[in-house]
Amino acid sequence: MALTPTREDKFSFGLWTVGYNGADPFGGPTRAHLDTVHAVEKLAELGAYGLTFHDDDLFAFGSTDAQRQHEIDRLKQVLADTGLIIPMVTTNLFSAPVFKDGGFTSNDRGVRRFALRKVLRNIDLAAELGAKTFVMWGGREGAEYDSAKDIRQALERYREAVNLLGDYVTDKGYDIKFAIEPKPNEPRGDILLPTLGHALAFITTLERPELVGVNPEVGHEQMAGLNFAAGIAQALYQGKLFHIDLNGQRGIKYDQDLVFGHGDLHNAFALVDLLENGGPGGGPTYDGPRHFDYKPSRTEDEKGVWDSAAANMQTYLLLKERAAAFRADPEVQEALEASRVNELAVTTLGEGETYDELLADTASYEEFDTDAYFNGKGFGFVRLQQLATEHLLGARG
Ligand SMILES: [Mn+2]
Repeated sequence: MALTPTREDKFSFGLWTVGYNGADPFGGPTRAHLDTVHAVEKLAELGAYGLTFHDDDLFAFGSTDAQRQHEIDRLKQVLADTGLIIPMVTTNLFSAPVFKDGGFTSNDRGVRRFALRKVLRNIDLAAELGAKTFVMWGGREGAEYDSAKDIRQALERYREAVNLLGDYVTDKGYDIKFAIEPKPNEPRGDILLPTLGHALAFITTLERPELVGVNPEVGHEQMAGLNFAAGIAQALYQGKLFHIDLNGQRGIKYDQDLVFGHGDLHNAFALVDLLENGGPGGGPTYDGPRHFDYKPSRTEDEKGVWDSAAANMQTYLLLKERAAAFRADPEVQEALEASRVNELAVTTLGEGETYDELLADTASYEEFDTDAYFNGKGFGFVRLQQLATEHLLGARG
């Protein structure tokens, strides 16, 4: 059952994803360098609509202005030829040795000033290419040792940096918003803003919080043992889901960056249902890029790279189809009703009801029969989840 991705599906890929050469901490590359023009042509052919990149993915760190411009010109040409767009750009503040203690939050002030200059230059490029989102993944913003980093000062420097970037895009008139990408650890022992919740709380401290949202990644939240779909629901609830990184992760271990769905498939089903249908009870959906931040396994050759890129999109479309069937199934609707999922949308107090009126309502307390509830009817959540499982497996509708 092959579904064909189209540009309307808004699938995008990082240049560093399909471009990953297979190097890991224990072994060197297993694949040759992938040229940008070739990567864009292949992604367009497979049905993607967008490419994203870190500055250093496009032109090597330390490139001369001429080398940098040459790569930008090649990218612009292949975008014009294929119709692919650049929805998001990000800056690499983690690979070069100078960033070994971070960029925005390095203990070394000179490194912090250099990091800001690198980001500002890349924001100009993002604006030039029409990108609407600027992602900030602070992989080196952290520490291995509690004694080595003053966390409150580090957060203050992070805040100073993001405030400055907000001033910059505002003064320049750029139509760009920022998305912070949380991750609990790796490469640092502990990373600042380790989860979606930490990032959402940090954003409220900023001078222009409206310019900053989150870019949560499936595997990053799951590395912390968290429920990704539930976290995304909260980001949507708070109007902060500015971008999303889809991939697969199996449990609390190193960042696996597997193909989307090649990890917790149940949660991937819940996520796609949420993004496409608003999840249980409806609600705001997400209309931004479906961005894949994964790594083709180092066991694969170039064909395996493109097979895995296609697999991300195929899995997403299959889950979207399965989620639609789940929502349309009358038995599911009946089970949702029996589980009283929609009753949660009813306010706990009546319209205009005061706490005095609640206190006077004997049915809500004095006459409320907790024993009857204890011995009473169950919620039937397991039946509901089994219906979801059967739809996920293609056994229904
Ligand atoms: Mn990511």
